[in-house]
Amino acid sequence: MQHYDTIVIGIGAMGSSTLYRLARQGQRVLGLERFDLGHTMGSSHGVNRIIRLAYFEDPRYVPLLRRAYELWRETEQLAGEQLLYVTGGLDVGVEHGEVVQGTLSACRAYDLPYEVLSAAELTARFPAYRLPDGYVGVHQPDAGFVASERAIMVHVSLAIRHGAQVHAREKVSAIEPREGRVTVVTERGRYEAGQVVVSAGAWLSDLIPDLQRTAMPERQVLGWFQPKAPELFSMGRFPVSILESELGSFYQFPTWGVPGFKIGRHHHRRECGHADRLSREPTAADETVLREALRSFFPDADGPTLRLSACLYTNTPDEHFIIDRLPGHPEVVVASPCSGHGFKFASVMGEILADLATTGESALDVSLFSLARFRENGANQG
Ligand code: PYC
Repeated sequence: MQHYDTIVIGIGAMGSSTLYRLARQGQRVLGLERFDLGHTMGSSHGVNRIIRLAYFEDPRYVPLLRRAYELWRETEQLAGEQLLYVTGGLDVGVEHGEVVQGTLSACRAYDLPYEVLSAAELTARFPAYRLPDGYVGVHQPDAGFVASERAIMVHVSLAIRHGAQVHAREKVSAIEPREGRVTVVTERGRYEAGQVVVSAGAWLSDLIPDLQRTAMPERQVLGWFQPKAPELFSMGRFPVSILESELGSFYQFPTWGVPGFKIGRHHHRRECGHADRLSREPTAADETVLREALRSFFPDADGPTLRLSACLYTNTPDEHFIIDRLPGHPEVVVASPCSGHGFKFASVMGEILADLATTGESALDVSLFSLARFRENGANQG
């Protein structure tokens, strides 16, 4: 049996970053991935992911985001490759809606720069939008996107440079914690480590069945459409944006990577279930959901379809993450269900998880992500 300090299970957003940070700290680490590196079965493909400081979900994310920005920049320097693109960002909706009010709370709590634009002001500055009267937008200059697929490859490359071993196409069948050590059983062998970080995303509850009802996979579909007026959606003209509307919450990107306008609906059609049974094949019904938003809010992007892609969210009941040690098994660190908004944090989560694994604590406050909250709230953990 081979021995490691730490084994990381699941080499996606969080796992790749954690593997790199642990290897950089001099740990003997193994990363196990059940599919190929950079696969399209999970939560990290689709070219890019939004990053934003003004976090409407909860202002307590802001200190983590500040550190995430720093670490993305540090990683870019080390890799010699740009990963973070600042485009500015808009959070749009009715004035008293959750997105606009939450964004303003985060800006005020952390003194972030922002500007509130009426619907008319917003469309004058960003003419791709058509907004109903009464909508407003909060513009935040620091928002942008992270090149998600490249970021994983960069983290794995840096991890390997620091001595990490990575085994792709090796599925874990069991995690066996015993007497302060952990044995990880795969279809190819058995490995022992002082601890294991489980960042298996939508497959988390296959490995930790107690989390079955706390980490629920959900199907999500993204689309890229050929704009009729491409210049309105180009980098420099169009920001990243989140739009809370009567049709649902949609998120948008300027054209980058794929030559079209990218749009998704948060909690697309609310199709939940086991990760292996959720279809990764987009359908006409999926496209209809996205086209409705194009026609209503971005009519100049309502051109031919260029790409549709299905990925997965893994949701917790309150849609905050889980970053914690497993009760009764402190050698098992859970790092995964990010409820569709985790990728931007991958850089800082790698640092946090490596610190938790090596020193037992993090300098950043991660109490928002504890497993205990589900017991306290009466929501079950299993
Ligand atoms: O966190 O910005 C975000 C996001 C967009 C869509 C899903 N999550």
